[in-house]
Amino acid sequence: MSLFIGTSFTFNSNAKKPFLLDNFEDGDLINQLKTNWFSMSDSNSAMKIEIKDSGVDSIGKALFADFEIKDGIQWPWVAFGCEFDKQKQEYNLGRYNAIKFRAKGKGFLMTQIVTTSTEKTYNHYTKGVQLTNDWTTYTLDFEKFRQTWGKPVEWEPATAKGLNFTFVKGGGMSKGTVWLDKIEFVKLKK
Ligand SMILES: [Ca+2]
Repeated sequence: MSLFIGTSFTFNSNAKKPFLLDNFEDGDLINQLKTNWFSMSDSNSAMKIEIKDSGVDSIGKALFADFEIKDGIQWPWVAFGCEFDKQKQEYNLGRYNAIKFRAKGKGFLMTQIVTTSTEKTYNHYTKGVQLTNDWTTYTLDFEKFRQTWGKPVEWEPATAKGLNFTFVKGGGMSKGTVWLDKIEFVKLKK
């Protein structure tokens, strides 16, 4: 009985701690959930990601993305991201209520949470931030995420499947670079 209570307490305690998805210090494109960071784009555009020494703010290595968004389809786009499970199972993001990361670059970076109901038609819940040339910490409350097109569905963080960082044409630049570091899921006090 006491063992059960102890286990239960440990679980709840962990749930309130931030979960560090990746700080890139191990130098690879595999995150703490053991899934790969990948890049993708429409067929005319290009997105390349790698781990590099950021050289500033004592944060060591960071993810560096180099991209070009080209005309050719109606809504040109590039992205990078990860799934949360190797077997593509759901990951319960309902334990947290925000995503926090450090970034610098140019343009309008859109953070998307992929869930079971939005992965079918790619109308993921999304929150955008305007990047600057200085490293900035962004904390994005899940409450501020919105679907920007398509059929509205419920926000269901318990059915999260993955994370995308996306740029689209018209978002401030069509060619550029962005740095990203220390990606965490956190529980904000409310
Ligand atoms: Ca780092």
